[in-house]
Amino acid sequence: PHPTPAAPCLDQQKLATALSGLHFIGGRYVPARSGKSFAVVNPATGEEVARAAEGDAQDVDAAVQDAARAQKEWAKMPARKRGALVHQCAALLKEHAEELARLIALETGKALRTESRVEAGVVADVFEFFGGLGGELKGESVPFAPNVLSVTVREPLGVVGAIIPWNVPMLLMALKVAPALVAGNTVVVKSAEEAPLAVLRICELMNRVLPPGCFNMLSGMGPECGAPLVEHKLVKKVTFTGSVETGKIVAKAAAEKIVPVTLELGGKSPMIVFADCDFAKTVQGALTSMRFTRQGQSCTAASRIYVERPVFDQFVEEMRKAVDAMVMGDPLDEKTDIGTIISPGQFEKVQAFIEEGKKTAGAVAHECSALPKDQALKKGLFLRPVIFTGLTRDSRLVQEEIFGPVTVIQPFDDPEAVLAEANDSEYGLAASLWTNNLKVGLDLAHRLEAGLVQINQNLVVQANLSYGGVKSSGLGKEASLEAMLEHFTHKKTIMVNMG
Ligand code: TXE
Repeated sequence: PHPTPAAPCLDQQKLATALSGLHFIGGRYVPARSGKSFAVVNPATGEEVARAAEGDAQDVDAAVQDAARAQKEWAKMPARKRGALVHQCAALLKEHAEELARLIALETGKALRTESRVEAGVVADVFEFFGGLGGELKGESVPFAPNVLSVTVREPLGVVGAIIPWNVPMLLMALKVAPALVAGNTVVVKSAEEAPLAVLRICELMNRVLPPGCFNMLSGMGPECGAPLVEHKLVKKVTFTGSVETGKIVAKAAAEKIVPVTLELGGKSPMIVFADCDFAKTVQGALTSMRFTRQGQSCTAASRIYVERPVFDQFVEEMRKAVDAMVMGDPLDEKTDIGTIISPGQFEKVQAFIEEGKKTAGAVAHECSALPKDQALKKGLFLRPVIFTGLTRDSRLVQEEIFGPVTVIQPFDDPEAVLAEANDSEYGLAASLWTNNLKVGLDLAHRLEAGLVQINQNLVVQANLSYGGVKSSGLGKEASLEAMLEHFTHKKTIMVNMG
């Protein structure tokens, strides 16, 4: 029997308490072997809402051993049957979507209406999409010689170790777990310290459908729990989303064992606005692209906006007014547009960027949206979104990932110059272009150094579209059939000489 309610639970605090201090290993909830736990804090109030099991190498070993045992049977199951089970998980997650949305809002401070519900919906969609792909694990027959039959088959890799961050934990986990499972692997996930609860509940829900050991969830610190997972000899594939710094550590550890690794490492995404764009739609696009509703804590956030000079002033003014009209407050309140920053550490990091920007000669900081007045939220990590103008391309605010509600808007006169500036970045995750001149738009789309370029829209990750960056933004792709085939299987060649 599990300590968590079987039916959807809309009392997020009750659910958080029930999930306290637990991993999910081999089909059941278990505490950390060391008995240690750490606090999960609601960033809107500063209050502890739960404890999380503090995993270490012992817990990692237990989970990986269980996953390795389960993988042998799971891989024998017909691929379409595995897919059907993953599809069934999607249906269960849909039933629990509101519960998951409320839980993620509690632990991350992301507004329920604008962010958390959206994430809970997309998660189910990802499992539904990959659940339908079991029949696509196909190989090829290759012409070689008249009497030789040469075929390739797709085989699972084994146990996948997945490390996820806190900004969109449920979605980023789903993008790893869904294709891994359908392809015949089993998975051990290490959740982010700041957001271990909703993903733990998802793991338990899915374990009502999946055989025990196929999907396991550990919580803990990066070096003590994440590192042993990456280094475990039975982990045959590592998939990671997080910072560039940690991504390099993870990639080195995977290289030591010679196992494949997928990295999704953030960005500094440019948005280029031409004077001939559909103006109102573009301002709206900038608001959603910058993800102010999530306090800018998005790897694809349009944190550098380049606007053609004739419409520059008007664009800044409209953006300022629109952000100003957004309501910052209790993440669980339906009226709230903008929630909180995740943690005191991130809060300080973002604030330091803002202070540096304000001190830069020539810079203008437009601070938007009022802070919440509610006394219960006075310790909350609310930060006023800032729109900067007057910064130049060498500024740290233009070059580095801030991961907060800070965007820099700069004017441009020449498309070639703006292209060079947009590409002058360590990152290459996403970019968008806003123009009614498709000839110019397509030309620049081809020459922008980014894994995803959108013209006249800026949608979030879609399950069936390949997603992943170039340059320091990462290695490999997530989402899409291609990601499942390329990153969660290996292609074996079998040759039969019939001569
Ligand atoms: O990231 P970390 P943090 C960026 C963003 C943010 C910065 C720092 O700029 O400000 O990273 O965030 C685990 N071995 N992004 O500190 O450290 C860790 O426990 C194995 C962008 O949260 O990379 C967590 O589960 N694992 C990003 C995960 O790595 C380790 C989203 C991410 O933490 C580890 C998040 C180790 N040695 C932050 N050390 C995006 N791409 O969207 C830590 N971890």
